[in-house]
Amino acid sequence: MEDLTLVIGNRNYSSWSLRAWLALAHADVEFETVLLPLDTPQFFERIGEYSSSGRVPVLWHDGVCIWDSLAIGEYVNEQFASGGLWPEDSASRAMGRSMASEMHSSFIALRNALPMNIRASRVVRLDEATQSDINRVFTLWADARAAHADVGPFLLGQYTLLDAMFAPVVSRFKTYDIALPDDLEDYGKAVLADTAMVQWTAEALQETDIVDADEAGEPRE
Ligand SMILES: N[C@@H](CCC(=O)N[C@@H](CS)C(=O)NCC(=O)O)C(=O)O
Repeated sequence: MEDLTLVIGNRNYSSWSLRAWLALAHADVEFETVLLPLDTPQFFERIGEYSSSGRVPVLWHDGVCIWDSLAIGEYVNEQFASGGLWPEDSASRAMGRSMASEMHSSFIALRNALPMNIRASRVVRLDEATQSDINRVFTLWADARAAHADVGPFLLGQYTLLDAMFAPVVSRFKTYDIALPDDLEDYGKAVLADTAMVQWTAEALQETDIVDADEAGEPRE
């Protein structure tokens, strides 16, 4: 068995951990999980044992440390999925990597206003910057789906790292009751029905810790 350990934060809140975990789950490889609860003394005492970044996710594989979600996805794709977490077609891969990188580097307003909170059912008044981020996400998804609709239900047809990168955004749209455009509804459903996402969600719903900073908005009626 591989010596493979993924360090994550709370499943309910840690969107970057979810992305890395989905990559491993879709590579169908056995791995250990270590959970450090965010925003607790335990997190700050122990994270240094795993990474000088001070953040999760962190992947350790046979003495190699990979400490960022996108890098973890690429590493998992190379080491455990024979490249199968990206499409074979190079134009599709280029589109996927561009969109995954944009997710990783952008959407600050969306990420701040709508923190991932899987178990919640909330409403938030959207400011202009957040609405603009949401519109941009919809544009990316529509472009990817239009180019791959005949291949399968995910952004590039098959499930790829791009869907792992956007899974927390799909979850946020559900939490904060943000309707998807009609032509993207099936995509949202496919991401939430993915077996790995269902497992993560079920485990997130068992958690009881509260991270105040990630409790945005008002409860929905
Ligand atoms: N760019 C990093 C971001 C990682 C990140 O911000 N992780 C958050 C949890 S989702 C974290 O570790 N926060 C703890 C802290 O900043 O104290 C990645 O893609 O992995």
